[in-house]
Amino acid sequence: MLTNISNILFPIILLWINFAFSHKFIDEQQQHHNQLTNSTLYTLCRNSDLYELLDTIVNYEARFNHKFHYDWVFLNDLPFDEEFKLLVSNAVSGTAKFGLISEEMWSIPQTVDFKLMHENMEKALNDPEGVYPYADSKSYRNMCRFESGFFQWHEILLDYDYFWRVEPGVKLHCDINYDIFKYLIDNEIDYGFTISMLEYPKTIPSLFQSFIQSLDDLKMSTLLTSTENYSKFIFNMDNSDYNLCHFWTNFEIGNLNTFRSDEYNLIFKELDKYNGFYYERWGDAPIRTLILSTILKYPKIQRLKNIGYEHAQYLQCPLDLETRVQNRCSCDIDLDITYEYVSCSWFFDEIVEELKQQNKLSNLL
Ligand SMILES: Nc1nc2c(ncn2[C@@H]2O[C@H](COP(=O)(O)OP(=O)(O)O)[C@@H](O)[C@H]2O)c(=O)[nH]1
Ligand SMILES: [Mg+2]
Repeated sequence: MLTNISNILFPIILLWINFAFSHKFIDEQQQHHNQLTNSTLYTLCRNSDLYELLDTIVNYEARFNHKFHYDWVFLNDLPFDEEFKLLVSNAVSGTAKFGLISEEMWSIPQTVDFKLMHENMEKALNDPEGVYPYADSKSYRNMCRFESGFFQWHEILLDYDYFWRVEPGVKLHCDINYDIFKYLIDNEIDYGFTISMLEYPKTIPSLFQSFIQSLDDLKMSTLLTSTENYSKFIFNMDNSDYNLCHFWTNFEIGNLNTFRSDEYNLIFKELDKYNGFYYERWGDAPIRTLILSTILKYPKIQRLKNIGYEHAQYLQCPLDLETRVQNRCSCDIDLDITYEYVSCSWFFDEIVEELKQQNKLSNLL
């Protein structure tokens, strides 16, 4: 009799265990999925960047994404080839998406005077004081303009709220054990960077005047002297000029809706009318820095000090030993750029400290 009952009960118990665990598994998967923010890693690149890119993907997956499986969007001005897509999709633990950039977003505007552009390129190439990088590259200029004002409108990126820009060849030197996108959202941060430095002045001789004029034309000039935003990070009040500080945009993580905001786009479009991307060689880094530092209020921009990050020739390495131990950092603090001459990171920290004190004071009043 007992054996009969156990013969009946045993399969039922097995079935129940199976059912309970499969539900638990589905629940966990569901939970994991629900907890993911609406974010993606994002890389602009060419087919020829494949092998540097694969190294970077393997590194970002090992240091961060293998825990979260975020999507990764790849954009190109030419179609990606099949081998590129196969190798890259296989290396990404989330979904890899490949997009083509339209000619409208990646071409020299018709308002550009080609003769003047070429003359200026010639001058830059023959500068006795030295040639700046990409002095005569049209594709680099298209790239800078695209990253300054168009990437956020690409149809694939329109589906996301947050992005993390990654370039082929860059490297994370420490584990990121937490969901960095969630960190941004929980702390209401709209823009995070690691390295900040001085721009080559010869690439942007008229940028700041154009920026001031654009703000003026848009009736937004008060932003430049506001004490609530990060304008002190870029604006040298002593000589009313740009101090050349910019966030190095090969690492940036942020809120796409900030880049899609009216304020951002009004200023970008106004600046774009000067065609300085082509007559000079305005980089996307100073453009983004000028706009974000004036439209974002403290504490919406953050320097991510605990991230070990390298893009040739510069490195940010967390100075704090405990952080390096906890996150298995592989970088040498002697090579850290924070307090080097070309760096603006220390200056950003100073401005943030001022803003913090000011905020405390105004909260007391
Ligand atoms: N699709 C495409 N991507 C480009 C082109 N030029 C640069 N990029 C990408 O734009 C980013 C910046 O270019 P990079 O050469 O690294 O510039 P640098 O870091 O300023 O020296 C990288 O992600 C490149 O892969 C181009 O002509 N086409
Ligand atoms: Mg680069």
